[in-house]
Amino acid sequence: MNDYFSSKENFKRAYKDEISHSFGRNFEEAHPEEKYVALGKMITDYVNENWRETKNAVKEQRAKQLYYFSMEFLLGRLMTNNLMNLGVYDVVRDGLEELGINIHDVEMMEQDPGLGNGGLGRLAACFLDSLASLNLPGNGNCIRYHYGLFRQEIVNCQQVEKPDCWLKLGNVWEVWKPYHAVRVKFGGQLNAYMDNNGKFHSAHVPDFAVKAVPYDMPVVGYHTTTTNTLRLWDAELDEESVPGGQLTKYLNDVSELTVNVYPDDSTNEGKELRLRQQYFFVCAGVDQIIRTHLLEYPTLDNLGEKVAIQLNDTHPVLVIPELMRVLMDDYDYSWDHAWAIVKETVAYTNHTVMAEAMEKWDQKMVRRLLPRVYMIIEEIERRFRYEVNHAGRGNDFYQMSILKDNQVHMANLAVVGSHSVNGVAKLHSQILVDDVLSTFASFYPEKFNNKTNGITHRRWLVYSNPQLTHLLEKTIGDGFIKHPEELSRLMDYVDNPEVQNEFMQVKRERKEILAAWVKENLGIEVNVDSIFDCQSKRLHAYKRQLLNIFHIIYLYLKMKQDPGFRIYPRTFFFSAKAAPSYNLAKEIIKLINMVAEKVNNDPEISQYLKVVFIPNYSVSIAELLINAADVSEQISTAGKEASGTGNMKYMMNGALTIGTLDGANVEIVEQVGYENAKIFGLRVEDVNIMRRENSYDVWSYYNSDSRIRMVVESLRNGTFSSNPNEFQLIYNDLMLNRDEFFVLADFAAYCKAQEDVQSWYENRPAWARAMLINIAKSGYFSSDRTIQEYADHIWGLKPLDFDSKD
Ligand code: DL6
Repeated sequence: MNDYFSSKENFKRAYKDEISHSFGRNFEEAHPEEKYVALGKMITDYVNENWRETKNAVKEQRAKQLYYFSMEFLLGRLMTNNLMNLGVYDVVRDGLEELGINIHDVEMMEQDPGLGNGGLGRLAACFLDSLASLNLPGNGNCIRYHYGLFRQEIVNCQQVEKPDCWLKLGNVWEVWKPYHAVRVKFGGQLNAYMDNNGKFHSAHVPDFAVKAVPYDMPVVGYHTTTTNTLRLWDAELDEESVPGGQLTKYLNDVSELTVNVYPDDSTNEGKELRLRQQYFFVCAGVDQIIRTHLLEYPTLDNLGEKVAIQLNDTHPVLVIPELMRVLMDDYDYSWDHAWAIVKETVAYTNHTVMAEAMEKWDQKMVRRLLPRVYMIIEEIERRFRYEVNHAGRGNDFYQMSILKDNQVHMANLAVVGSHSVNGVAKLHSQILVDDVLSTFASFYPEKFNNKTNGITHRRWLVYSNPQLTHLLEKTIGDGFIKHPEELSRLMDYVDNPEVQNEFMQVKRERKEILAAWVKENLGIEVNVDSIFDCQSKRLHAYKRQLLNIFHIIYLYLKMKQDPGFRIYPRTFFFSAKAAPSYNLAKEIIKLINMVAEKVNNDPEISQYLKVVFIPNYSVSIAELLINAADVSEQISTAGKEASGTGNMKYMMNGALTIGTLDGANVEIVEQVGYENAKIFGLRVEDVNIMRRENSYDVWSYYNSDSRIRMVVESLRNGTFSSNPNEFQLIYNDLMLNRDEFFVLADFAAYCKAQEDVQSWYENRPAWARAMLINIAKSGYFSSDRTIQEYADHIWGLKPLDFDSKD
């Protein structure tokens, strides 16, 4: 390993050399961007040796490897993470300081990689960190999107989508591998024929083909040799496939494949582009797996023994027919043999119960775009029908079928073609079994299991909250960094007034850091002695940011009406992006911002109540916000949030959860006890009964609760906008479309829970104790635990052995 980071002096010398070699400048003349890039290059050089060693170890130990196929990897900035995981952060920080550079300024140069959207992508990133940190050989497979989802600005209280040019300084961590390119074919003709031995052959003559070119990023484990690979596929033109006279169209078609994640799918063109993207990274990823495998083994018979493929939701489900295609068409496997290999290799994770997110593709579109893959899906369906009929379950076939209503049902294909189907929290997995996939669960009970999500405690505690980490190290030692379950040692100190005080001091420091950022970036003054109450996640009706803002409106109006009613000062933080075509969600963002404007500028009220909407929610914003929170809002309609992972990040930093019994909240309460969280509202059973019996009547809530009336009417009576139609979508959604997510039904219980939270907060020792208990019990939610469960129960993955070096 080179000695760049072996001492401060070596680092300074090597750093100056790097700048001079890379940019032909003296250190003193280099631009800040060049200083950032030079440091990134040094780190990648440094990890190269471990990267090589990992690849060798996989070969020599004939180790099984995981390939995690995901449309998203929401990595967050990597500079700090990599330096800390490598254990060289202090040397670099001190060396830079002597060169007159604040490491923080260099860290801030990095753009968050625009490779995702929300929880599903962040989970994938946490998994990569844990895999490498547990010495498990696991690779990510995704697309190299040129732009992120979008950069959110708030203009006139509304979300405005601006381009997220995350690659503007390039990506220092990636290595371009043009010689590993794969040709991906779309559309055209399938010329099928039987040979003299009755064997079926097909030749696909596409009408569009591109080169998928990999860019590899190293994934550095925490103090381990293991350095895994995140492979991002970019699209490049395939010279041989450019149709005569259509160069411009061809180039457009190539570049739109990687333009950004989740292109708008409100049009047929948008839908088709999503499908193209999915096949693009699936086809390239499968090709790589096969080629890599055949370099080490003479056969694909043992693919399932040496490779595990995890499908992160339905986006990569085409892996199933694609792997069948390759095994049969390129390597002469029979159907039955290929099918056995595919099922042994592939496993599927479901991340949602929302019907609209369970992907379905128009059959004609799939047939036209992927003729051979479609043919294989038809055959999977035909054989599956036979299997179901043969088992005497013919009446259940329709429910489970893959091809129906002129659509290809990707979740059904995923279940049929894999050996494991898991949900992401106990409750969610149960709902899959009892409801969403119940017919499948009774047909294939052995496939269904739960893997409760987790988060990497390194990024979400150790690196983003050094103040708390320091206190923990001082109190319980630093063993929890390697073994997060050791956080439970803090239980011995939860009643210790000194530790309680020190913790509250840490919390205050984090609140000051957030407050300073808010002042500098948003111009809003917040009171660090107020309760910091935070809800940060994608904006979706089921997550019920609306319930939160309704409660705020109620507090505001009540304080205006009644000078005797004053609350303990509270600052409500929101951060959330709405999908660009999701109008209701965008209107909720507008409401939050209009309420914020009104409340924050009301001199009578703003000393008690502030509302802050932090634009452009991202990993970096989350790192600033979450550790400053006192209260964590996890208030989705019961049964709708598959797991949530923000709830775990908040808990790990001490925030107390106010939440419904939904997703992983249920397991948080199991860990900390009902007395250390604030649970309220309808349960899944209640919601199910109300739905089944059609007994929910919003108007009865409206008529019987004057608080609800007052809040709902404020949407139309000029309180927040002179335009009475400003919040028409929200009003209609609740009052005319019957409030699908039970906002009004849970309102009273939520207000009561919030009152309880306030009284609790006012009892500082009790509050501090509960916060410490939350931290102590959060070790269970480390993604190290989750990954170990996947490795043991689904993948059969063993750690690499580096001669006890790690
Ligand atoms: O499993 C990760 C994450 C869960 O924590 C969230 O509860 C869930 O909403 C999210 N699911 C998705 C799926 N969306 N689609 N498609 O993002 O997964």
